[in-house]
Amino acid sequence: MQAEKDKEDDISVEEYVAQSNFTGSGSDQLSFNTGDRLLVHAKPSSEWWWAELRGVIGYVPASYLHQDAEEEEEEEEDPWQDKEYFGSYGTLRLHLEMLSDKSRTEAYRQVILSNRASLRNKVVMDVGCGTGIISLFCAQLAEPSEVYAVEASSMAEYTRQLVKQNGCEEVVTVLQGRAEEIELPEQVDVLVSEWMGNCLLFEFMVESVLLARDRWLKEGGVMWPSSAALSLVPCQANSYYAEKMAFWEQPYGLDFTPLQPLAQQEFFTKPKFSHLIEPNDCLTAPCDVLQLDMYTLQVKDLEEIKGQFHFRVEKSGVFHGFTAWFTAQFESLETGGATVELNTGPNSEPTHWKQTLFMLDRPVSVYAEDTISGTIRLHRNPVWRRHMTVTLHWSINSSTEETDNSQVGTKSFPMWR
Ligand code: GJV
Repeated sequence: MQAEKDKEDDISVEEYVAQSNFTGSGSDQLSFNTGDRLLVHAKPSSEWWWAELRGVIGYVPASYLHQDAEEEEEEEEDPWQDKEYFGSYGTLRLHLEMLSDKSRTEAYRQVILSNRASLRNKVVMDVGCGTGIISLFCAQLAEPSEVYAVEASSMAEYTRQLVKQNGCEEVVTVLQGRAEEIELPEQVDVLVSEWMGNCLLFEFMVESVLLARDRWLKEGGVMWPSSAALSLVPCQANSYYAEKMAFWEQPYGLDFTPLQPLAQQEFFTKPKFSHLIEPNDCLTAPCDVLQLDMYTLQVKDLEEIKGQFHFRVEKSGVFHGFTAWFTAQFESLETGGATVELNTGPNSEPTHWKQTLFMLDRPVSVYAEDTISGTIRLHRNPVWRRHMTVTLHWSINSSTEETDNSQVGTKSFPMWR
């Protein structure tokens, strides 16, 4: 999660070589000749990239460019980036962040506490146990016969110590390895995992959970979480817009607006993680745009997930973008027991996931009773398996103006590749 998040600030520029001449049209396209070396700053679409040549920046057609064969080889990387991914989970920073997140950790604690009777003599698998907190809750609050705590990073060695230190070594077995490859001596009754990433799916740890489910969960076994949903709301983002875009209108009394296209490219091409939206900035009631059933979801379903939305504006305001977050539900094993929900939205306690903001290219004024409807598509990167592109398509129908006044838009946001 954070490991990837840090990439946001990383300006990873790639060098490409022009394969033929190109004459740009308008002021925002670059012209170049065969053999020119361009620095590609961003790939907002598959056709048009944002690149630099001799200090000048503009759009270039991607199909005209090629990466040096040499560099391509050098860059041969693992599509799962496991070294980097598990490397970052081998340090304390992320575990501290997750454990300090009360809403997250307490939700899992509550699930175990409220199911203590049903967990008696059950076999549990904790996928990606980290420091082992969920496994320790199981051992201390309930009486499972066995908990297999699986962790791929080097944190597993410490987790073993923590299990011992807390007197749970009779019940909890720490296994270091990838959940999809590990061998267990038996199948399990309950598979618990905290796999959710930004915008629910980012990192795609869910794939590991599904593979572990298919191998190790008994017929009729339980998944925690049992389901998850992605929520979306059209929103205002006044201060973020002011800070990154309106800023160029009059800094020190000067007109810097020629920098605005660059600002849009630099700040609004990718979603903003770690955004905390005020309930007041939601222009409509939120809506669940995707629902995942953890019992039936298949790995192949993750390649492309589509959802729809239809919002009714509640009060007039400026539509700057969409904010997304997720909820996760944990079904009860007790008869008549209540479902526990972890909600990372603006009306709940903030969590370390915060929310994800998708900025439109330009703000639109909307009025009460207008409708905003459209679709969302999560497209998993075919190469970089932990990444995806979120495409939003919307149309605004004004409630006051004459017909023909609907405004439509589409924007794709890479996260991050
Ligand atoms: N096998 C074992 N451990 C894993 C795996 C895997 N396939 N994937 C992630 N982890 N909610 N997005 C571990 C990872 O090393 C870390 O300790 C924990 O699961 C991540 C949990 C939070 N990430 C998330």
